[in-house]
Amino acid sequence: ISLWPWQHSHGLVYRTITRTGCNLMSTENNFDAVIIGAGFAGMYALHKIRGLGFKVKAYERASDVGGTWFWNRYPGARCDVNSLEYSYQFSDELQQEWSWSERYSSQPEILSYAKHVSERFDLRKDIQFETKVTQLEYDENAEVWHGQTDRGEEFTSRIMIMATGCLSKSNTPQFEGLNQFEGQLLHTAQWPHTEVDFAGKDVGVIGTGSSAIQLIPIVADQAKTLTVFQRTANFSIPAHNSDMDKKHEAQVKANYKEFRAQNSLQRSAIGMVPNPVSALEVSDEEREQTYEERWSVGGLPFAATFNDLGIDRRANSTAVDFVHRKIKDIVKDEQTADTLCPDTVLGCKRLCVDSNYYETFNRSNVFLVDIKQNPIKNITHNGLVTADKEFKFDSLILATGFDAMTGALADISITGREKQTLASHWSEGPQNYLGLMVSGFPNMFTITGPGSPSVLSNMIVAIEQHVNFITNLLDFMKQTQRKTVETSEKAETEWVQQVNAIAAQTLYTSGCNSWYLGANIPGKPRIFMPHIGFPTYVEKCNEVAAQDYRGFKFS
Ligand code: FAD
Ligand code: N01
Repeated sequence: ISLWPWQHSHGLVYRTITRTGCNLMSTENNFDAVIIGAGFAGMYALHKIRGLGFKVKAYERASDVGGTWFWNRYPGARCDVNSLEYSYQFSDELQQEWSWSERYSSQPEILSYAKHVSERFDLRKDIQFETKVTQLEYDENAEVWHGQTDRGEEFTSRIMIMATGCLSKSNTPQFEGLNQFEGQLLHTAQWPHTEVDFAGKDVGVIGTGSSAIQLIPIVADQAKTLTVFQRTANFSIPAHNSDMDKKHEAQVKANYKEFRAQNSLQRSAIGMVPNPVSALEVSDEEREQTYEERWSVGGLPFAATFNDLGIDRRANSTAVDFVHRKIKDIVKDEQTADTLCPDTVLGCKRLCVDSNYYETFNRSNVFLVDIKQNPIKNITHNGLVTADKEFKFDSLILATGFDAMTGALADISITGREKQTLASHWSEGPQNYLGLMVSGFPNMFTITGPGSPSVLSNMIVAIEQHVNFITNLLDFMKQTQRKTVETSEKAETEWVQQVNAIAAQTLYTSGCNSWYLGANIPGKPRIFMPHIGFPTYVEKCNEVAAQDYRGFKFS
């Protein structure tokens, strides 16, 4: 028996009786660390944890790596963070050798990058694909987690790393009659791996979030007709996507470290230049010109045109007016343009970034239906019925988003200390410390969990920061011979209060119903989930680590 509980006596075969008492399990399925998910979070966690000399394995329900980019294969799927930023920075060789072909990379290119990373760092040999982890239970005596998969396998692990993704549990609304639809039913987040041919077809799309906004112009180009069912109009800024500027790429690559460091100092860890000026302190002409400049650059930096758009309704309404005018300039039919103009605060839902979204509504084969006015009553065998009309479709696309941030975790039956389930602990919303640990669930870490900057930042940057924090903490435990780590209810309560107090100062909580608040899922507790501000969050994590991991308890 080794003193250090995570050291394996290699060559010594011992067998343990599992929790159920009936299956004998060889050491093969006993791990120091198990990772759930093989998206960018799970892949990097696997690479780093291996580096600690741990016996580690990842389980992934998909048949390959990539996570988001494995599942979301709908036409037009691409990132809205510049490609040179939406990539790993942990290996300089990797970031130097990889070249992106466009300013905003497409899903196939991001997926090939993920595959390249898995090959370069030989990750696949420790990933079991097509396996969903269904259950986790903490054994307080043995201080290990017992896991079960949908293949009937069992495993134990001291450490659990939940790399299950913030946007990985798709949302299929319970429309009456949905299972009676006899045409082609598609969900953007579960898109087929073979090409979908819309030529000559009547197609319906439900939803007008980021996924729909990327997909609509492309499907409109192929289909006979496309009918878009919009519940809430969204703000979308043109991407102005282009081929990669090779000169710019070379400049960035020559100073990649500084470039990354500079971007990490921005609120969203994205290299957008904030304008330190209030929208209300400039003349009408200057304001208009500044918005025009940002619109012509395109993308997410539009949200940072002035420094008070996220906190002051009056300032925000100047941006709303500007975008409304743009929509009305672009869309020729007055009523369609009006319906496309959002009546919410700009930026309280994630800003969409598009290529020809509004322009698409000028096509004669594209129709917009306002389902706030005329809600969908039910789906039929060949279409759907709204309050005032019946529609017939060959294909129906659900672009209805995700049970975000908590959905994938809630999908696993997780039981911690004293038989407490994660579902009951989170019945009023996710409670945790730093978005990393939940009290009563020892040695279980969430990567980009609720309460961390996650979806309000460049997520690959947020993922690397979390994985680095967790692996440093595990190394600290190894060096100091600690067996378990967990957080306290006090630390957790204080953290959630702090996250909410920051959000309450912004328009995120009062400006609209967003998935950040859980408002898109009926019955989900309404609480603002992400932490606003990447640099302040990192500062807090560094401070906690420097104080021997304040807020964490070790045994
Ligand atoms: P994921 O990529 O979601 O991976 C989680 C993995 O866990 C999945 O493969 C899933 O199958 C697996 N899993 C979950 N539960 C289980 C289980 N019980 N058992 C086994 N496996 C399980 N972010 C940005 O910063 N910039 C962008 O431009 C951007 N664009 C996006 C575009 C789209 C269409 C979407 C949907 C999201 C986008 N995001 C973007 C967010 C994106 O999710 C993150 O950037 C990042 O890819 C998340 O990586 P991850 O590994 O944390 O999670
Ligand atoms: O999902 P969404 P998404 N009846 O939740 C509608 C990232 N992402 O997949 O707004 C009728 O935004 C819903 O209506 P409403 C990004 O973080 C990034 O598009 O709830 N309609 C909404 O219109 C993004 O924010 C990119 O009223 C229903 C739509 O479906 C996140 O993923 C691309 C409904 C869902 O929009 C999610 O985006 C794609 C119902 N019952 C995704 N239920 C990039 O560009 C839902 N809707 C980088």
